[in-house]
Amino acid sequence: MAFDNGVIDLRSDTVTHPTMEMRQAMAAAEVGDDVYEEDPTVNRLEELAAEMTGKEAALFVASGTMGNLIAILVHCRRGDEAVMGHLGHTFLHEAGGMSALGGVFPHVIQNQKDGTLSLDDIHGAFREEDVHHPESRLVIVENTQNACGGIPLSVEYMQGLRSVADELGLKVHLDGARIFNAAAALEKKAADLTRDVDSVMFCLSKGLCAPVGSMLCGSKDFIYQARRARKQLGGGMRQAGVLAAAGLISLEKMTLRLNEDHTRAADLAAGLQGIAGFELDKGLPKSNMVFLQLTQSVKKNPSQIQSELAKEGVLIGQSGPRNFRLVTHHWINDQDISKTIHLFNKVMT
Ligand code: TLP
Repeated sequence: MAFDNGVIDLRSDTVTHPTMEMRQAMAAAEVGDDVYEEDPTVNRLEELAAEMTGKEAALFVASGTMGNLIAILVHCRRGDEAVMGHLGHTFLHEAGGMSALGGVFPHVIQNQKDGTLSLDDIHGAFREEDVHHPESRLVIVENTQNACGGIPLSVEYMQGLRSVADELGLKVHLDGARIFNAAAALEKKAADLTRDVDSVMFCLSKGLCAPVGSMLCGSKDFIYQARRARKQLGGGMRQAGVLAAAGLISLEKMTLRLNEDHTRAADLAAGLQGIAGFELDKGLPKSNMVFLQLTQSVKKNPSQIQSELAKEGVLIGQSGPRNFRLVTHHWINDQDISKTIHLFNKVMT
């Protein structure tokens, strides 16, 4: 079930279109002015998001990037330091928003191969009280960890992280853009993975298929301040119920089907692994992402491979000089997986 134009788009799960059911719910959505907190559909979505993450309250925001930024702005003051991974989305792909808009100083430590930040490294990054030091305020982790391979971080890891954060007096923010993928992969509830954090952002507009939007969840006080920060950033939306209606379907229905995407990622990886010239450099997929590296023996360059596949109707992402990322989602079915493997074979021979 590629898109209507026949294209098999594996570049990301951000490319997902809303389903027909979502489009109908959007057209019929009850709306109000959400800046007055009077949009009943947004209010329902925020209540459900809070419930599913086990937090007191939630806020609908325009994007994952905005949700992470707002969390950092609420937790930190100007000049404070936030500890994060060198492969974290907040460090790599959010345009330095925390520094540009919040004056927050990123303290970058290495992500481990399993996507975690080592608890010892977090200890090591913490700055003792001293006028020469920025104040360490926050640690940010990502689940699933995208650039490490779409790896889910375990409940036990999150518990360990909480203990270290408490010992050091740090807040914990979770970039849970794909927290429901992590939950599905680990056979846990999302709330099990968010229990030990002060705030969590997750996206409706990735594997959950909504056209727009992410949720930021935390305590009532945190969300009150987040609402102010969202307004400062110009993110106060009015009749946003038309968007929230799709988000409700994301949470009620789309969260239940993510294992299908994980199975297809495994099938895709198994098929591609058999083709000479590719290595699964991040190992077998742990959720909905397949990472491939071209071996040195391959003469074709990566952009040539990408464009030859594109001509055949398969889009893939480049994630490094000789690396590709392929992401499965609702709009990719078993036939699309077989066709992709077939076309990779064709392009490589
Ligand atoms: N990730 C996108 C790209 O920006 C890389 C993708 O295709 O994977 N946190 C994580 C872990 C993400 O993967 C993303 C998007 C975001 C935050 C930002 O979400 P948006 O795009 O809604 O701002």
